[in-house]
Amino acid sequence: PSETGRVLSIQSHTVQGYVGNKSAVFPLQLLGFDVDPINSVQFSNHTGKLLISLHSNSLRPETRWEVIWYPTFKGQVLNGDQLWDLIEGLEANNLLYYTHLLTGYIGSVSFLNTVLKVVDKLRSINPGLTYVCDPVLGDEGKLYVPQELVSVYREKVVPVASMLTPNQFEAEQLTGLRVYLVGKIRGGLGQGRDKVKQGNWGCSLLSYVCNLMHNGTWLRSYIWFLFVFLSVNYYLSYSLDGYFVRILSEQDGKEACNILHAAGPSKVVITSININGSLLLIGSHQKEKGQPPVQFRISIPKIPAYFTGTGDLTTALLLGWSNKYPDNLDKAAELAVSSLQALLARTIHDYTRAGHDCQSSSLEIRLIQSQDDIRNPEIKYKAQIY
Ligand code: ATP
Ligand code: PLP
Ligand code: PXL
Repeated sequence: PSETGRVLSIQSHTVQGYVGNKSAVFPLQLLGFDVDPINSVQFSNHTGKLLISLHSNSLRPETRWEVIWYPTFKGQVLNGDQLWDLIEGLEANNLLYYTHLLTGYIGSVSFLNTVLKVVDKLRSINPGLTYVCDPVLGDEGKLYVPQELVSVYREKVVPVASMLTPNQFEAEQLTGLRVYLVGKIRGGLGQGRDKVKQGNWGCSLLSYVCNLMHNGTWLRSYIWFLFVFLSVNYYLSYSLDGYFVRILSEQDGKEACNILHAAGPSKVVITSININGSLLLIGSHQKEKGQPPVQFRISIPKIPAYFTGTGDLTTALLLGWSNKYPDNLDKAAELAVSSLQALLARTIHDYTRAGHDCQSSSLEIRLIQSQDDIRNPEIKYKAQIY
């Protein structure tokens, strides 16, 4: 193995543009890693948002942005068996020694289950393997993966991850106590179950009813409770968006990290929490199982724009820097955020200059142009330890 590490990165490939592996492989190579990409899909382009700036004029001097999408995409999706094929090929040649596994957006349960098999296989060869998982589920209250993936992440993936990098919505999905219309209650993860926010009387009521339903034997009370249960359930799943635990404050963010630690990963970074229109990154490192974690925040001014591929880049940078500073997740996060913000500033600068002229200027993040900021970031964003 090389000095820094050898990363197996299972993510999307886009011919044009920077998401998934296209957004993660180059920066990791710049940081000195050997990176072996497996492309979970190969698409012509990504399916996320693009921004164009509308030329400002003397009447409207401020830059205005329009959000657009590529009109279409074409390409292929790798399935779980095809992923396993590649792993078998590597194994047959004794090429399965990795220090890190990195995964991002995964579109199906069967593929995710195969990724779990890959984790086991890699750990059988290197028990010290670090699995860095970006549990991509969605953003801003919306899932962009099938609902069934959420429980696989909660129950099987989170427990085997070493570092987890959810966004605010994903952290809610992974720690929240949710109620489904079908009438099933799912608790939080592991010990997290009893750490669910207090004051959720709805949760306790439903759990109580649920327990009665399981213990009671009379058909009549069963039907009665079923009726009450379904009505309450119906009401709550609509009025509360289907889940109880929302991350609305820094304190909630830290608690979500605690719940996730209890379920598995020793490093958790909630990459962005939106509080009153500004962004907060919350990091948490539990150096020993059962001990309180070291927690910190980095405050990031929100640029009024959407970017695609930045989540993938963030996770790659966190992997890279936290390998260099294994006991200082706060320092690793400062470096990652500082690189990323320099890249976003460059991206915005170029978009603004390009105006309408999309032919001569790609509407993608300026990854290649920011290589110096990736190799040697100037720390402009400091972590505050709680
Ligand atoms: P994923 O969905 O892949 O888990 P994510 O939703 O957290 O990740 P982003 O929302 O792209 O991914 O955010 C990742 C990082 O990118 C943030 O920590 C922040 O540093 C930066 N970032 C993204 N958008 C902005 C913005 N509008 N202004 C400032 N920083 C941003
Ligand atoms: N749209 C789709 C379909 C996605 O899969 C993703 C991310 O995984 C995004 C948008 C947003 O990407 P990011 O959060 O990395 O900017
Ligand atoms: O950034 C995540 C991502 C991954 N893979 C594909 C995507 C995106 C975001 O748009 O389109 C194919």
